[in-house]
Amino acid sequence: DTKTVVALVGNPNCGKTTLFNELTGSNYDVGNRIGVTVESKKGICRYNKNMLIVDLPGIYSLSPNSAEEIITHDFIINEKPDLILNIVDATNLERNLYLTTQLAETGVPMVIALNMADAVKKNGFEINANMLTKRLNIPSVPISASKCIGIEKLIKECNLGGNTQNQIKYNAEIERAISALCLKNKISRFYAIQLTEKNDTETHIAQARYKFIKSVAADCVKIIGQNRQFLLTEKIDSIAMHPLFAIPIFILVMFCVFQITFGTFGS
Ligand code: GDP
Ligand code: MG
Ligand code: K
Repeated sequence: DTKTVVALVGNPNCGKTTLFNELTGSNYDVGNRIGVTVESKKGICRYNKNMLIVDLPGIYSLSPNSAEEIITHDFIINEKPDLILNIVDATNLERNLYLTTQLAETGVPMVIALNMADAVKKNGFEINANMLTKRLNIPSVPISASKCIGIEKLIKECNLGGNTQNQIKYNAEIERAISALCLKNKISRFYAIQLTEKNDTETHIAQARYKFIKSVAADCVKIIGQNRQFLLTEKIDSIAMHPLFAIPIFILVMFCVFQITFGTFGS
């Protein structure tokens, strides 16, 4: 078969199944948090019949530890899809980009679907997808899988084949360890990083990833309104501090103190 295999990869609840249904015209249950999806679903893309879409179990990390991680990791590494369509919950950008940095190191071409674009605006944020594309060197398309927004542009980017590059330059010590492992064991940079992640420098690698992600997010995320949560706490604060609210409370408290002290009330 000469079909282009596109693997849907992302965190749990980022909208993989919703997008899979939209792309393939299927009708699988979405938002099912109970029980784990450890099987992968396959379907022909209705926008490009030459494209086979594979919905893989949701994962936070590519290290093969849990059942979901093993299935998704093995599919990417052993079956080598033609493209990883990395679905990112844009309302939770930083957490989702952790997996993105790991996926980018596999060497498989990638396209990012910045999903939940509709919810991002409601939360008072804006994400500059062009800047994200530039910073990661991976085409990023804002979409809403549930509202069918941005799907055409996403397919267009997938048809172009995606792009990938090792994104993170680790510190000199880690880079030396990675290079040494590559040479000694004749393995790829991806495997060398995985081996390095397994031993005591794991936290250094995780830290480097988070540092990189923070700088990317700082460049791409803009607050347009006020975050709803922020707005709520601010409202509570302003009500409590408002003179129209504070003055009657003050008078009431003083009245009670007066009554307790002199006990004139009712006598
Ligand atoms: P999966 O775990 O990655 O397969 O995620 P699902 O497809 O099951 O979706 C998780 C939840 O997110 C469901 O309640 C979906 O309806 C919702 N969802 C998916 N895509 C979008 C979107 O673009 N916008 C919004 N607001 N919700 C979405
Ligand atoms: Mg799912
Ligand atoms: K789900």
